[in-house]
Amino acid sequence: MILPRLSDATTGSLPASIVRPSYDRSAITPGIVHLGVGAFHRAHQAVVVDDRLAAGETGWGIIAASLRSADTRDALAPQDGLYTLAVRNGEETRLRVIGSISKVIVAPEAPDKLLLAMADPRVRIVTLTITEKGYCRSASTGLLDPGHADIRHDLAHPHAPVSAPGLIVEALRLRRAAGVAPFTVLCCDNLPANGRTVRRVLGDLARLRDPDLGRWLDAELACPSTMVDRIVPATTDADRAAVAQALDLIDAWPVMTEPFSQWVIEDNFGAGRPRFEDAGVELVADVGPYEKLKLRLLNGTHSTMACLGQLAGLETIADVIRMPDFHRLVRGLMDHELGPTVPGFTAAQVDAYKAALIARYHNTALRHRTAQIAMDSSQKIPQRLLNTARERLDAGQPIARLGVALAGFSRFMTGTGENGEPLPVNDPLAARFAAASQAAGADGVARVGDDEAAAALSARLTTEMLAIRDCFGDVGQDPRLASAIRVPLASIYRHGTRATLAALP
Ligand code: CS2
Repeated sequence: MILPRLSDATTGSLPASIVRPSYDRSAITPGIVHLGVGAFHRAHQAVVVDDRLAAGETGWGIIAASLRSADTRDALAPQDGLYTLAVRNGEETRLRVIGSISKVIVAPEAPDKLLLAMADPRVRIVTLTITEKGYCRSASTGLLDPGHADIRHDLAHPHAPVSAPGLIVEALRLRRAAGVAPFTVLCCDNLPANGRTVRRVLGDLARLRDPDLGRWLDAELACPSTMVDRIVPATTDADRAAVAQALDLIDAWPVMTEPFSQWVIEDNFGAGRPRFEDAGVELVADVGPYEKLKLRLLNGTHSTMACLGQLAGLETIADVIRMPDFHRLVRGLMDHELGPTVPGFTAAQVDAYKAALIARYHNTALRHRTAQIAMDSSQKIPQRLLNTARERLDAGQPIARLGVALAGFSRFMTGTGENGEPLPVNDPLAARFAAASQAAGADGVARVGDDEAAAALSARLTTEMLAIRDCFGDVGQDPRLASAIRVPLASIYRHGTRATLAALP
């Protein structure tokens, strides 16, 4: 039997245990435009907004946009924007239907519709989850890259932009021309000082278009920094089938997540906001310490586990953390190299945070794939691992474990696994890393049979990789970083990842 589709018309038939919008969706007006309507947004910000809509704040509906593909719109449009959030913990799954997204616009199909929505005076916040690379900045300097193809396009065609910064700047220009105050820009991506970073990117782009617009934006635009945290693996067909069975309705794109959810926001909104604090959000004066704690401890170890896990043939984070040698490296990184660089918390708070992270990694029901996290590693490593390495080197502190993590990253980026299998290097700098690997003679190399040859290959590869300034920046030129990477990298080529980690203290 073919099940009916989830939609406003069918929510009445849902099993009683499934939470659904308790509010009149037709009475909701748009207050937020969200760019980048992937699973993360739908498992995090859209859920908080759903809580506030249910509490009666009807002016904060979300118009969401995909900047590239039509997939999410095609899945959600026949469902009136409804989708299921599945919160998984071990054997237990809790389901809830979320109603905060009223419409999905596919930007490349209808950029004018999206700009119109962003220029609507009722819209007071633009949130973003467009991943690190969506900001068109250099990963190492953090500044707008004026040579980026999308930015070059947007400067040539400012009224039909394709990049997120281009869309925001154009929408702000339209608002200014109409005498409408700017919306607040809320970056929900894992960038360092994300509010400040995005403000700088937008200011730089606006100035390249028109110095006057740049000045207005500098004076008027609010971009609070935020720390967002929830682990959201990509949805699989098995997930879709399990959700359909529980709903007795088809949901083309449910989202899977963990029970944990955290959102810390700098309370600096230019044009009002929902009462986020009543939905569990922490509003603070300075997000810096929270962001560092999360980017370094969580995302830093995530990228480490992703790259090394890929090399060791481990599919999910839960598979990685259950291996005692990987667990020891992760814990060692947290305790000795990453954790000590995070200010602003007591030792007890940091300890509790670390323990909670390890427990979250053990959640087997999530099936969070190492390949998913390893994607775009070149855009992630600078803020997750390299900034810490630089600070530690400046302070004369050891970086042995960071060296292991970066050896894993470097080896992963060659695209060849330990058994000669291709690795899924899905990364904007993939071609640069492939060229470095080729120059070092590492192309297609799985293992090296003797110590001397492994050391020589590792030395060449480390030199070639560290010269990729777009990723490694200045710290790549520090010989202490090179030597921290060289030794474990040689061992990975000679003995494999598992044996290398087993031999670590
Ligand atoms: C992950 C993050 O894919 C990745 O790079 O490290 O998406 C991580 O799951 C989230 O930041 C958790 O809040």
